[in-house]
Amino acid sequence: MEMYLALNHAAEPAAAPVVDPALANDVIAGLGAQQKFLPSKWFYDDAGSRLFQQIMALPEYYLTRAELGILRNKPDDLAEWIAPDALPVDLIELGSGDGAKTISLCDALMRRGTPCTYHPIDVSAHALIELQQRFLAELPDLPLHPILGDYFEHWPSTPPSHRQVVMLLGSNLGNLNQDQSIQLLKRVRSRLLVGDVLLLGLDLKKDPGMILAAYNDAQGVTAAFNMNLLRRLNRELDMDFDTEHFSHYASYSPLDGAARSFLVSKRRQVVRSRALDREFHFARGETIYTEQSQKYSFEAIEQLAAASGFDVASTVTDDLGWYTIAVLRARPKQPARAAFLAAALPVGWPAFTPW
Ligand code: AVJ
Repeated sequence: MEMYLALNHAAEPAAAPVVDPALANDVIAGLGAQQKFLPSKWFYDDAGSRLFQQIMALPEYYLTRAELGILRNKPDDLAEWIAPDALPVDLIELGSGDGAKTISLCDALMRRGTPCTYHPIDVSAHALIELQQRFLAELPDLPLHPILGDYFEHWPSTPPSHRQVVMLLGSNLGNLNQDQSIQLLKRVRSRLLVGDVLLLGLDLKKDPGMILAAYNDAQGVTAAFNMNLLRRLNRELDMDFDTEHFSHYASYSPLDGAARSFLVSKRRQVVRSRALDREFHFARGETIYTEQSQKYSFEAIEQLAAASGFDVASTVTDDLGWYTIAVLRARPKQPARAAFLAAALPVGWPAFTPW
């Protein structure tokens, strides 16, 4: 990651903060927009990652438990779709975390006699070390190649005679709008051969009240997670957000299946960044749009797959029908007219898409 030193202020005794230019650009664009927004990828500094760990343990946040339930209780269903033949498998997990979710799937593949190599990719060294310890203790025979860094920059090279199985779990795709989702899936598709597999963990549409509660928990952990973004900007861009003067607002719209989070300015106020040498004005009640968490119908999953070069081989869903792991198979490139039709298909998922 490229970094540079911000200009030091003569009167400042403290060391100049190191500014990430990507963060600086996003803040200038986002807080300068008509509808203010900040991309949700900036949630995950150390404090934000810890808060997200707490979110995953909340009674209201059903997503993690539902997904873990599928992987723990139905790994053989998944394995059957992933490896219908004897072809060796290279499992490439984008954002593996500590691997707690994936171990039972690896185990199921090995029990079926599928030769399997696991390539977990994550930006957290800490998570990868935990993963390594877990797999060493529980599946010592599995060839393990952890990769520290961003997904596409460090894609592992695997033998063309093996099947690549890419995993994107946690409903992480849900943070992208529809265009961005298709772009990401097409990028994954471009690394695959026909017949390779993408496992996508996605949260399903359900009782709107239940979804809303997952993003507006009673203990206020999600509010703290959202608010932590402002604390991060204070620290990394030398800003002066007073978090007392902002509140957390979560919404869910059954019309488009999007849960959205905002930070609301409780009063008219000006916030400055000394690192950026800019100020940002907030009206009372003005919002910063900070996150989209898309909920899917099975039709939407079909459309997403069709628009990005995959077929839906199967969807493995938890017993309550809340969450699904879609098994997508890379299909041959389509003739031009069919591709055009697939691209035109996804209707009914309109979007407010400022980025
Ligand atoms: C990690 C992106 C799947 O959108 O549900 C949890 C992040 N935000 N609570 C989600 C999140 C608020 C989470 N993802």
